[in-house]
Amino acid sequence: MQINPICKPILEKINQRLREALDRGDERLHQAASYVLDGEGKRVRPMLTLLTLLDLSSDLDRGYGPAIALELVHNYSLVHDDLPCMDDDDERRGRPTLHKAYDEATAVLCGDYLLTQAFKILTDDPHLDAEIKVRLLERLSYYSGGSQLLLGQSLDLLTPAGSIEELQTIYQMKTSSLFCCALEFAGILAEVSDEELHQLTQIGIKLGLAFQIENDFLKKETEENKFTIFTLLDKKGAKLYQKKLLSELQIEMDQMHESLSHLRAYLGVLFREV
Ligand code: GRG
Repeated sequence: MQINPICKPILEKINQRLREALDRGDERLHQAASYVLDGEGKRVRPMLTLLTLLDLSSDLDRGYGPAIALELVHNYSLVHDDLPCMDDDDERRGRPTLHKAYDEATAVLCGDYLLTQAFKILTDDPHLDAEIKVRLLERLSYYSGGSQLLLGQSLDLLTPAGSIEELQTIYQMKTSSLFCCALEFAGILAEVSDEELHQLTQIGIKLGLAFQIENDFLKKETEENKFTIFTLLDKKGAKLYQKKLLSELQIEMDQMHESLSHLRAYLGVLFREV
């Protein structure tokens, strides 16, 4: 991914803070978690928090803890999603998945570790006052919990979508949830109004859906047996559907009081057209 100059130092700091986010308990778990975090993840969710925070004119330093916590939750979900009892994947980020590089039990424990560590990082963050922490922790537990991320995964495994509406519901829970969390984190840190927070949620929903379709396009050849947008639409139909989502996203962003210039520039890189 081509990186905009403003993103580079932010991305470097995210990676540095991620390396520091693990504590030294069990050596094997630490090594396994480092293996996951050393993989070439794009860090989209923390970038979204931090660039939106920059747009909302707040102190960027306060954003790193929450942004890292969110990336840890994302990494946990990938480790568990790759397990044989879930998606059963052998490769992730161009390397063996964690359960292939180590073993299944380590991958289960490491996922649990990344998830719980996310909540610890947020709780211990010295830059945030207690009231803000509680709001961030509530959002993180909501979006990673049983009515969002986990429900999306459960529906995806057990009741594959039979229509675009059903697919949109699953994708919103599975993918948009952490995007909404990323944007709401920025809004909470910048102490925006409830109305603006709602607008950020709407941006997160559209953005997550468009991102998941992009992901389906990228994996079209390798994931032919899996349920994706291509189970329901051909290539042209999927492109049109994504275009519609991106224009709805544009409308949502235009409704915000702030210009969101950093977020827009970053989305231009992610989708090459927003
Ligand atoms: C909690 C087990 C469990 C699953 C939750 C998130 C999820 C559901 C499953 C992971 C697999 C998947 C298709 C997720 C959809 C979101 C998505 C497109 C993930 C890939 O995100 P990127 O491209 O990944 O940001 P990198 O590797 O760059 O971090």
